Amino acid sequence: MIKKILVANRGEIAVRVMRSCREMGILSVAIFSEADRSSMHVRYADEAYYVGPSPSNESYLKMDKILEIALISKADAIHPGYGFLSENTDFARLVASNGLIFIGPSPEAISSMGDKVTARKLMEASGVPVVPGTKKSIQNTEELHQIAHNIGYPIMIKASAGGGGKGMRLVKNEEELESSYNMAKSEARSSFGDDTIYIEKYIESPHHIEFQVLADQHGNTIHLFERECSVQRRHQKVVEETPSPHMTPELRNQMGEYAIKAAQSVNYVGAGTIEFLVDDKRNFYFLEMNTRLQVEHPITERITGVDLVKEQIKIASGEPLTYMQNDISMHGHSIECRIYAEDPQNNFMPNPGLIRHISEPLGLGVRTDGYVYEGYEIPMHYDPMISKLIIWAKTRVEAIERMKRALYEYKITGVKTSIPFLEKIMDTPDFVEGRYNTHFIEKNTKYLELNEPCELECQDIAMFVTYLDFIKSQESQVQDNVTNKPSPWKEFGKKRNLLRL
Ligand code: MV4
Repeated sequence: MIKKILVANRGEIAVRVMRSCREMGILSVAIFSEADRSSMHVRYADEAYYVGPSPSNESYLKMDKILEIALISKADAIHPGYGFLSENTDFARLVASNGLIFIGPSPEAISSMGDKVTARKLMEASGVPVVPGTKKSIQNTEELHQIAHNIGYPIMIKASAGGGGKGMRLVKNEEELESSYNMAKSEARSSFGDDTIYIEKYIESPHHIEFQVLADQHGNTIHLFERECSVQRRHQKVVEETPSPHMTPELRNQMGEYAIKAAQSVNYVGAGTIEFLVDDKRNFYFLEMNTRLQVEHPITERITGVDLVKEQIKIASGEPLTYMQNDISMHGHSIECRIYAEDPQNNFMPNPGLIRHISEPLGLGVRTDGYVYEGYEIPMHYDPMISKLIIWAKTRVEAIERMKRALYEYKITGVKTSIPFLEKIMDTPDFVEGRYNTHFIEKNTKYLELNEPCELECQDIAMFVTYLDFIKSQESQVQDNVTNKPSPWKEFGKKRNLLRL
């Protein structure tokens, strides 16, 4: 039985994992870097240990040090969260060989799926549709030309060790082929230490739709429907929703079956995600599998009622799944907005710094998964995501309305955030109508531009002017209060609404 878990992560996901631990009566152990001494995950945990200096490779990526802390603290298991060591086979092996439980899949499953050429081969063998392309890696330029010609342009050159958009190149014609190949190869060598390259047919305007799966150690595998993740900026997800507006019940069943097949083909155990590209004609292709809990997991939790972290922990302790496929149903609609400490008016430059004020939205159907608090200084060493706003409502239309309400209530000062940009997305016709693909952001720059001053600044100014008015009226005549002169706060409301136009 698992009684204590070391969470090998930081920020919102560390807090998220510890919350489930607390509900299960499991003790949590935090690790923290120099920059994270006063971070929320350290405060939330039952125990916390210093792991190293601020840079990730001296702290959250230090496998030996983390293992040492796990042994010292007598943790039974390690939860890696996402990012950092979550998909590192060496770490998964190290943890297991020291008698601890790694809360995740086997090192073999991580490594098969981490190598995209191997993953494609395995999927093809199991009958899961993959993007048309090479069956093995490209050996030389002769082969490159031949295969590219057979597939037909445009094509995509990808690094087998890549994923998530890293080491990827679009090639429109034969002229660009060799130089793109050489660039991709040397990029892959320097980024991943592996220059294995493969080619795929370019899918023109795809949707990025992924399926959540859960598999236990007893051979049960289920799926928990899809997440639509096409709203991305430079391969970084911005908004996710479930169900996907592009989905049909038939397609969902079909893709869900293939997602289960994909997981079973690597004897997958734990929570995982199968990514697909889906075209306008609803042809779908396996893209890659993420062998970890994902940032956007809460929207699935919200429509299915399943606590994915609890399931991960139960699976890791050897328990059978709490749910069989027929127990899983979806209820309503859920949308997640990722809130980054970035300046949307300055090319989304990371904007770490001191949180002067934060007031988070509440009310029916609102969940925030965050970790920052008033007076907290966001370190510059890590991902600038500060929070996720997860909305639930009965219908998609109501979920968008509620998201807009919650974004309106979300007040953060001290750092610039992506909130105004997210508000623009919620007002963009293509999004509102649910007709968007991976080109959504570049296609809608007109709607997404933020050229007026930051809304929050305007509100602050309006508030200040109103306050001055109020003080002045107090000084002049007490009479005003009983005359029919309108309240200055009502005037403030009007000004604010004007500024929102
Ligand atoms: C593709 C593609 C079109 N055709 N592969 C980007 C991230 C990585 N997971 C794979 N990606 C893509 N692969 C083929 N054969 C288009 C993309 C892509 C994309 C995919 C998902 C979400 C956003 C994207 C934005 C640009 C390109």
